[in-house]
Amino acid sequence: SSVCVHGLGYIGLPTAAMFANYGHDVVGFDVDEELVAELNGGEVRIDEPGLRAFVTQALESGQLLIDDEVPSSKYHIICVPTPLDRETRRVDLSYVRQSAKAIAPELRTGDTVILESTVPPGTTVDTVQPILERDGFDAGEDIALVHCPETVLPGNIITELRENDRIIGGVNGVSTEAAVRLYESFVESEIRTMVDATTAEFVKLIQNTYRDANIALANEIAKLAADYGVDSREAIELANTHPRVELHQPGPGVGGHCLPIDPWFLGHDSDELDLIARARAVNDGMAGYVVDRLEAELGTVSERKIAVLGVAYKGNVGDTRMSPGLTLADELQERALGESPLEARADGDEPIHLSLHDPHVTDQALALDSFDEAVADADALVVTADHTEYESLDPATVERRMAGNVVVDTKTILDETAWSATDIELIRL
Ligand code: SAJ
Repeated sequence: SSVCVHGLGYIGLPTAAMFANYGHDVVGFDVDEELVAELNGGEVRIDEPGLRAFVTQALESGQLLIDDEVPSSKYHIICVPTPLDRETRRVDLSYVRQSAKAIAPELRTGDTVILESTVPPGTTVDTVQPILERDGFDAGEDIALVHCPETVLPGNIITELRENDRIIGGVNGVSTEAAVRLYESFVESEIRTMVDATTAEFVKLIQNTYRDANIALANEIAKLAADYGVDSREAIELANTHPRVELHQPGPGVGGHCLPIDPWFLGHDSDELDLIARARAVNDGMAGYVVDRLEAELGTVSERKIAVLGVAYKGNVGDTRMSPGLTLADELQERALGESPLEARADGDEPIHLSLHDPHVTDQALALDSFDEAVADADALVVTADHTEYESLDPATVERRMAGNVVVDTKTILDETAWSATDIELIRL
């Protein structure tokens, strides 16, 4: 093949299909045999607009083969996960190592290895390079080696793959040039190359850290605004009319598999995380803050029925990784148990009645309720994801079905004018 993509997840699968649809002979490789079988049967488990059709097109053209064996290939692209241990805050690079080990025996002079996975600075050179060089190859001489971070936004992956600028950092200039020749085939915007691999890794991380830290600032501003009786959204919008101010939006916390994780990668070989670590703590604290606001309205959350609307990590996606809605549900559960969870359990009290709803999430294990079930007799509703479906909720219907009248709109997607015509207490962050 000309391109082998290692890891067929959120990034690898669309990337493999992209190269195939631009005429390359592509093998998509994954160690998960079940996933390989599924994809060969035309099944795509990732909920991403347009992805199924895009992958089907690639498979039907014959340009994309899905396999559980690594072929020799002119280009190997590593798109495997790099999970963070949430206790130790250390990244697990074992999948990256495994990929490099699987590639090494297939390498021929002139081949190119590209690491796309998000990694701590230095990983391409310190972890991948030595594995590839074990059989006597010299990276930069005999083979090309680069880091080319992905930067696509879930929900808009196919478009952003083509339209976002790319950064390619090679172990030397020849490596970079080899990778540029490949990405040029579909990237419509700038490919930036004046960096080494470690800088490319660093840049990816500071992009996501920038967003996370700015959301933390917005979250703190929202809490301050509430104390002063100011509408945070209105204040932020007005502040952003200044030519050099661009505040982000507050919310119930920061979810997904990138923003809550990548900032910690910067602490891999440095002790300098300070503001960045505080920002993480502020964002992680938002679930607790939302529960505080609920308790202020309801007195207590114990023995109340509370519906969490939106357990995806953000609007219009079905992905629940590090979901603020689920974190809020956990926090509510914990708070409802009060100081003596054992006592509550012994009494046989149901400490809280939680109902979860999400029109985009299909995960059976979450035991989601229908919208009607969620709202029926609820004391409070909390909107935690900005799904389009929630924008058009009918306030009169909701009011009629609820037992209480508290609605917390953490994403400011409900139409305030329509809701103010009811007796519902609409709380916004
Ligand atoms: N969020 C806020 N306030 C905001 C913006 C976002 O609370 O103003 C929340 C969202 O609700 C969500 C979380 O932040 O819970 C993350 O969502 P997101 O849309 O900011 O980002 P992701 O995680 O879907 O994708 C990010 C993107 N990074 C940047 O925009 C810098 C994407 O371009 C990256 O490719 C992706 O991470 C990645 O793979 O690293």
